[in-house]
Amino acid sequence: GEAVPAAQKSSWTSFMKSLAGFTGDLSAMTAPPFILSPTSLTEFPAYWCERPELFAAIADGKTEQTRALAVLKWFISTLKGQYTSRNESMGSEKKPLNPVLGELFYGYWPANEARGGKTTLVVEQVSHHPPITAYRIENIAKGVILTGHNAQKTSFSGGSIIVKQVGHAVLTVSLPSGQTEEYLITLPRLRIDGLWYGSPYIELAEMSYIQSSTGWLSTIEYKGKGYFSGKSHTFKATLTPPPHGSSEPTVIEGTWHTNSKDVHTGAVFHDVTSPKEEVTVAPIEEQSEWESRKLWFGVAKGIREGDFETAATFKGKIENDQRQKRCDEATANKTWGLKHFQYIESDPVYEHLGKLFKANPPTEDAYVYLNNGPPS
Ligand code: 0T9
Repeated sequence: GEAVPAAQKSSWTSFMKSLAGFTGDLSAMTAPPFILSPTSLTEFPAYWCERPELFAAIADGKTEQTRALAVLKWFISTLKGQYTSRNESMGSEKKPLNPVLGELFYGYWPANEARGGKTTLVVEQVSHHPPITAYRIENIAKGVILTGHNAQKTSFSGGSIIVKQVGHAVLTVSLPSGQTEEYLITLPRLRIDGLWYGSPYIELAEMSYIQSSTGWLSTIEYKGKGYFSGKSHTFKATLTPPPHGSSEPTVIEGTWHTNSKDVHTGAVFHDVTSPKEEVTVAPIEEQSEWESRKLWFGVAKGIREGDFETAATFKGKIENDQRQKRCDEATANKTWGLKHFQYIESDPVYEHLGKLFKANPPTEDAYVYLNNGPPS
């Protein structure tokens, strides 16, 4: 294909061949240089808040229904960033840097009138093998908090990589009345297409759910090219009222990377054609050795400048450091301690809210935030 540089054609072909028989951890596989991204997966949770005013606006909903709609609108509005931004910034989906255990990523979106408060982001790589990333996003002034973790199960089928997202997120809203609403958010399945041509892109598939503790449930169905609308990145979301109520469901249709409408009223529901706001991060000189951009600096620079030998040297150093740490821990009979999160085997919020829409699996583990992020 055209996207593969002539000098890397055979290496891409052998990468594709190894994908064909592949099971396990994709992120640990070696890929040709042209497909490498200089960004670590620990940065990805920032996609949840690149429209911080939509995150904050959840708290402004006057009823359970309007808040559930605001959560849905915020969620749909994050999808463009989550799943198409590498194509926009680098021409195709790329292989992110595989975070090390204990890697951190801190950031924030400054306060302003529209969003009412500063929104902070804390990310920690809580497992290396398999890769698991935990995150926390808070707008304390508004009382809106998102906590979640992410892992992936990947397989190869019909020329595409199929990614099942493992993990979930919980959004909590503290209302002026003193009450707290919770929303359990599950994640869609991904298909990575365009691999043969060396220009991978993501399409979303199947369903994801947002279950509110108030009983309102959003069911989001994803389709790509050739399905019900024929367009890529199509979705249909249905917000269903709690059982035994008298409200009507709301149905939204559109494409998640542009806009959507309320099917009954014709009113615009979400619109992400305007620019988003990337997270603000401290300058690298001020970061600790564990912070993603500092940790990966040499590797990222090499990748950006096409100096893959330098990138490989720095990467080798990081990997050796990691091996040494694991070795030292084994000798001292210790295990790595998490900094901002605590592992729990079963998330009570997932169990409770998941029952309401028969979530599969019925229970999931989680990482509880220790409330010890950097001072803001
Ligand atoms: C959570 C997101 C996730 C992470 C990435 C599959 C993927 C790693 C996980 C699911 C975010 O909220 C949303 C977006 C993109 C997802 C990544 C896309 C991707 O390709 C990688 C995997 C591990 C690869 O690097 C596959 C190899 C590569 C050659 C294809 C480009």
